[in-house]
Amino acid sequence: MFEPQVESMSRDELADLQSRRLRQLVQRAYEKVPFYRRKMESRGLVPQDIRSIADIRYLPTLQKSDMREQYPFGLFSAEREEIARFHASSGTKGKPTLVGYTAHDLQVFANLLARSLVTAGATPQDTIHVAYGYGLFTGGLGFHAGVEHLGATVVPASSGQTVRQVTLMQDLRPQGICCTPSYAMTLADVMLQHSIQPKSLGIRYGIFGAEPWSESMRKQIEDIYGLTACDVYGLSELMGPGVAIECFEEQNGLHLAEDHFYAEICHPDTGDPVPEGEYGELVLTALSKEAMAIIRYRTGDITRLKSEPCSCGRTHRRMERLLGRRDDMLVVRGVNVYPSEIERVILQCPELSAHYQIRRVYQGHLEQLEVHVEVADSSAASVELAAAASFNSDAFSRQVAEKLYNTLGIKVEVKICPPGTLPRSEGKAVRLVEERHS
Ligand code: DLL
Repeated sequence: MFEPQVESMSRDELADLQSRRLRQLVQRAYEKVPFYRRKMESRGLVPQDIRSIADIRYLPTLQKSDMREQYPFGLFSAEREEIARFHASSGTKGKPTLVGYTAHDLQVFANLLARSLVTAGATPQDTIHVAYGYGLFTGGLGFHAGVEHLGATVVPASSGQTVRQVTLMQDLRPQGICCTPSYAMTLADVMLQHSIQPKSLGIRYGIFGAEPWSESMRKQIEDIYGLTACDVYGLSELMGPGVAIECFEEQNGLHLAEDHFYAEICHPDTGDPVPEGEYGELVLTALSKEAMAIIRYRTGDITRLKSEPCSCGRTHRRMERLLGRRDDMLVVRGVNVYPSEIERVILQCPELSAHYQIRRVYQGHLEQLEVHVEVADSSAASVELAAAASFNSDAFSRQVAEKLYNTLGIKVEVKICPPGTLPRSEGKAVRLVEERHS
């Protein structure tokens, strides 16, 4: 462990630490952020009412729409000259979400990323290839600082220029790689096109996140590269990557950095707490952040928490791999569908690749869900299939559609595409597109 005294502290000690940090946070928010003062006053609350972490439930929640309305500085709790860096999330709907960090926040960020790297199997002797985008996105610079803080060697590859990245990896022989899971597949694709076996690079571990991915995708990436793949979670509003990460020992749920982030799960529609261990929306509080007050933020991410002990010795609770986002969930003819469930089915078919896109097609009043997926390029199965005169793509599409029907409970049109025809991801993959025909 990078910080064993914190990562394996007793639950009581952790609750004390969280309570202390929450009290400071609430005091600062009340004094410096009119938005919180107003919200607390409307509930008849003063900071002294919040004595321990259990009292967090009395505080109001923060919605994505509040963040947009408070853009740019409404939630800032530090003076303008104390802000050392800005980041922003892409903001597909209108204004981006702007986030700030004080110098201390950046130290915490680097420290938590170093902790995350070690949790996933990194050592200070390693070279680590960072292919998350650098810039306003938190992935690149976040991991970069973490690798440096760990004392390892960073390759700041950023995203894109995939052929050059492959050459760099061949020459520099990194032990670890950090990127989105879809970009790991894009990289592997380019390697194979150049007759390079991803396994020959000897990468030992990969730290993948920033987008939903399934257990089957993990297995595929691990098999192609011969590495151990860990899931990393985070969001700009709270910090960036490093809010939670899987340990390489179990790869089964992501340990939340509970000394800095307090997690709750609520019902996505009502906002009420759900019973322990049930699925719902993750609500996070940034306990130590100075630049901004982020209290009970409704992340929109759907998961559940587990408190069982982990064999790695960490005492921080784990969150399950995300099921998806509240707003990702498709309601198709009354049935709830998460794109991650579609991915799981696709990747169970050896004839198919991990390159897929879900299209929601509206034709007048009719709504149709289509899954476009490429046939696997180099898999033995596809070679055999192509060779066999009996291979009939229509029949095969129907087989996949039936598997999807059995899992999702709705009819889906499946289109099998030739290798290399769907768009490739360089960062977060765009899995869902909408088409409207009048
Ligand atoms: O994606 C931060 C990050 C960078 C995380 C690098 C991991 C690695 P945002 O751009 O603000 O920040 O997007 C945050 O991405 O609310 C989730 O919906 C989604 N997300 C992040 N990690 C995962 C993951 C970064 N491991 C939003 N699995 C979050 C599924 C993820 N979705």
